Amino acid sequence: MNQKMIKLKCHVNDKGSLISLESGKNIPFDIKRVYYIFGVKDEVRRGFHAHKSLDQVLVCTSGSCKVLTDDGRNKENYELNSPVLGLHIGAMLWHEMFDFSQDCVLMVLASDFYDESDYVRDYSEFIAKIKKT
Ligand code: T46
Repeated sequence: MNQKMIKLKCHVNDKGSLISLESGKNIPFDIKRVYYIFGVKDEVRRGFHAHKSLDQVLVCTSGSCKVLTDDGRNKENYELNSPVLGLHIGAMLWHEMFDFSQDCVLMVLASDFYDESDYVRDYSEFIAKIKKT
């Protein structure tokens, strides 16, 4: 499977907690873009696509959400409920995000700039591409 949970080192002291995200260190690619998702309404599912070549790490900096990953053969469910957890999602992995808490802020680190042509948004096209590999 082209995904992995990453436990991020947290620097805790009497002032509070701090987590640092660094390209090529705890983040396994060069970070070119950061975006965040918040204010997701009850019952809404997002995602429903794979990326042809993008690498991403998803971190819930606040609140929680769940992520389904699907490589065309196996499906896995993950819960992101702590800022110390990052989910690395590699290329050609169908993913959906759901069960967002009201206070969820889902931050995503991406290996490239936004490019709609990198998305596979049709599930049957995704499966056809997987079968060719
Ligand atoms: C992903 C999951 C985890 C931009 O203009 N720039 C951007 O960098 C992004 C990410 C999106 N957009 C626009 C495209 C759409 O008009 O923002 C709108 C919402 O994007 P989308 O419907 O693709 O959002 P999600 O939550 O379904 O997916 C997003 C990312 O797009 C995607 O790459 O892997 O989060």
